[in-house]
Amino acid sequence: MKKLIYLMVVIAILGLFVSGCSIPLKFVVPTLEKGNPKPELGAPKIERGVFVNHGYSSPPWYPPEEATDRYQWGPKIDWADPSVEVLVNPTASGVTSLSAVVAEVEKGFEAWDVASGPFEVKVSWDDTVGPSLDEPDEVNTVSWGTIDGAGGIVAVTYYWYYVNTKELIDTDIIFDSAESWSITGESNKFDVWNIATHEAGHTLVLGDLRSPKDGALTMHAYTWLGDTMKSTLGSGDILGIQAIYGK
Ligand SMILES: [Ca+2]
Ligand SMILES: [Ca+2]
Ligand SMILES: [Zn+2]
Repeated sequence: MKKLIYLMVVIAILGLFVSGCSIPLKFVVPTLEKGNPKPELGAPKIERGVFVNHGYSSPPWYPPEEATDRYQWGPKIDWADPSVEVLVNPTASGVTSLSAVVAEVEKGFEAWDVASGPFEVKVSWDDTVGPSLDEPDEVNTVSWGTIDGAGGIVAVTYYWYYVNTKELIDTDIIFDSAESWSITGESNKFDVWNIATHEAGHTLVLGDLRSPKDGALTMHAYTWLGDTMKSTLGSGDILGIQAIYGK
């Protein structure tokens, strides 16, 4: 009998100890109550990508090869909503007819628009816009500005995107204002339509092609004074945009 009482006391103490362990935990670990604000998540991470395009005085081979069926999609980032608005600031282009510059840029974007049903672009003239600097402003722009002086780089395209959803937020194209620009394909200048179509492809995050075989495609990296081969899309360019947005 003594033994039994002793055993019962031990069980009671153990029971207290076990429940004693579990009771405080409920108070240490706070439970979410109805109406409490959810724990704050950090702002979604944003990154910026860039395509830099150099210009040359003459084509690397002649005649340029055929437009192949090849294309390169960059890091698979695209617009969640493929209805995109682009504002063009032609002020520093050095071309007399600014309205013609805007029209040439529009032709560059329209080439991609007509090749893909879902991608719809609206291009407008706006003398106030320029590229986003430290963070995206969700205003897609094309403008002329200082890059590296005459020679070297002719244009740069920036694209901002959410890292986890891989959705585009903002794209900005800058044409180098130190280069000579043409709206008629003059042989000693860079052609606005030609470069605009190529850079517009970069805003869709199509990558550069570099093989001579792909030399007649819009997305070929090599451009030169008087080049107009990139103005209209080749078969590989069309396959590229359709791979992203369908027909
Ligand atoms: Ca912007
Ligand atoms: Ca330059
Ligand atoms: Zn390029």
